[in-house]
Amino acid sequence: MTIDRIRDKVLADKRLTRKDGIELFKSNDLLTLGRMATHVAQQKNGKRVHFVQNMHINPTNICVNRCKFCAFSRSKGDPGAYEMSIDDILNKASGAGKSVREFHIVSGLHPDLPFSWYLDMLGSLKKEFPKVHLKAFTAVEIDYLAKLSGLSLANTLLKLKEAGLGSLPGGGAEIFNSSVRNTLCAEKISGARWLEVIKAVHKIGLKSNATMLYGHIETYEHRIDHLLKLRELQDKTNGFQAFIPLSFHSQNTEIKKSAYTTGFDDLKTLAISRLMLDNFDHIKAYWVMLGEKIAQVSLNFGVDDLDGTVVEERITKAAGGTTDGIMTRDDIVYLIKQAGRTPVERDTVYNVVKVWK
Ligand code: V47
Repeated sequence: MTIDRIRDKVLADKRLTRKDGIELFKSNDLLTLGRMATHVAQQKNGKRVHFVQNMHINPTNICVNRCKFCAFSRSKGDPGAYEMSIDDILNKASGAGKSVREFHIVSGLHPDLPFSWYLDMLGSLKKEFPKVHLKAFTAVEIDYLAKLSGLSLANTLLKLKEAGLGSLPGGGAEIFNSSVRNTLCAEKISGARWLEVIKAVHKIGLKSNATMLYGHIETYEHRIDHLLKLRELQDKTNGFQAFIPLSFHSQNTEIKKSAYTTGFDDLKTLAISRLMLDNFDHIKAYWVMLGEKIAQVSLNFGVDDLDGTVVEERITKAAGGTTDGIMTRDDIVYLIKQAGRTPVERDTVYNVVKVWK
């Protein structure tokens, strides 16, 4: 049987092919997939499951793009459009408490703010919270900021790094396939450009994550091709830390679909990501999108990271997400322990802060 053949490859540490990946998606033998993915995850991370005490900040939802899957963005002047001043951002950040280690900052592509505003924002946060890591801007925002700055991509990144940028989150990747992308988000940078921006990020010594938005109009082939592009770049740069599949939420979007991806598809996608991305150290379950329970179960499907405490999440909420958007450190530790794993609090770049016995 196909899955036995692929399991032999996994156990022999052999790289899986495109065909293998597609066959895995077509299989409904979820428990075998889980066992294979757990084998790989435990080879890389043992029984450790990571998380970070972080806070998401979305300075504005005003965006010049109109992605059909996005329920968060608004045009200037629309009902519900908002923009935070740097003081508002500092205020919000100060609510995170003393144990916060990461601010995760992403926004819409604002039509008017100058490049200097972004440098000021990073600089002000760094001044006020020197110990907190700033994980900010998707590759899509970086491309936009490079246009605003009038500088080369490399010099734009260097300026942001000087101002305090510590690493990049993995958003904006969606699905790289150009025909899916043109249907979903024609104005957004291409998949090739997303990869080019991330390559430049890694080249100047910053780490990033990578994501894939799944469960909308894409096929299994598109998912596997997306993973293969990431694996190819990682072979070159080794700059990716974690891969995070993002389950599509359809409420208030222009894509008509039943409300959520299924638990079966979520677990399958996480497990297959673990198996295909043999050169990524971490697979992250973003509990805000998956729900706490599927995220916990995913620890038996190749996942070794539960993201963080998050505090307030607007992107998923706008599209019908039902989690509160906040888990305390103790909540996360409890979920991990109940799954028989070892909770490890980390910082953004995976330095260990605390290990629970
Ligand atoms: O870029 C937008 C996606 C991303 C929807 O790097 C949607 O550590 C589902 O990238 N349904 C933002 N997804 C979230 C993100 C992220 C989250 C957690 C951790 C990290 C990390 C990154 O959310 C966007 C887009 O790809 N998104 N709309 C929606 N309706």
